Amino acid sequence: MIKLHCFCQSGNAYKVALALRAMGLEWEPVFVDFMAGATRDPEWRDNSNIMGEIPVLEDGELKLTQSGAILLYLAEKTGQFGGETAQEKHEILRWILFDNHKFTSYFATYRFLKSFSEKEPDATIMAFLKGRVMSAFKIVEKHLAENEFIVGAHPTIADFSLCGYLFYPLDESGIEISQHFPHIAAWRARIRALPYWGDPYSIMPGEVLLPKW
Ligand SMILES: N[C@@H](CCC(=O)N[C@@H](CS)C(=O)NCC(=O)O)C(=O)O
Repeated sequence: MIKLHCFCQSGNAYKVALALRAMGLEWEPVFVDFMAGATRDPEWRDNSNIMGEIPVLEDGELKLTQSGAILLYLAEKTGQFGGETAQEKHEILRWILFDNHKFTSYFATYRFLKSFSEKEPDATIMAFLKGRVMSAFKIVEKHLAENEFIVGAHPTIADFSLCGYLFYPLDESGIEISQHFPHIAAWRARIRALPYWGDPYSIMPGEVLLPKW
């Protein structure tokens, strides 16, 4: 059975968990105690992921990391959610790259510092990150004003990638998406209504933590 190494706070792992559910694949989570430093352990890195990151997917002999690469692999394996034409496939890749570089990364870092950092986050750094979050979100907001889903008329792995961090409680980031970005909020509601949708804290293992700052 497919194994997903994950922990419930990881939106990057959630992207893969949601895809596995959407594709109807049998899978089981393997809990990684990220908050206790498991992924910084040199032995974990040697055996699981030299990049030191979650998620890690195991499918038989294959071990794969990077949510974007995993999503592409699963779409290819199942023939689902990966786009129909070459043009759609390129569009999907384009949005996954934008997501990894700008949309997820600034938001996830901002949320991590606000909610899970041991030390109170530096105000200047937080202001910088928030500016980057808002400008990446503005780009997706404009796109979703004219499109129901990220690529084409139906959900694809691009949607699973971009929505990875958007179902966590508001107080973890403090950024009110429905107030600033109504089209992103409406798209998020469309994804939440899909039959295979599940809450990240319900479908991945680990203890739910209260935001620290
Ligand atoms: N681009 C990677 C990002 C993965 C990532 O940053 N994962 C976090 C947990 S959600 C992590 O393991 N961070 C460890 C670190 O940054 O050192 C992906 O999409 O898989």
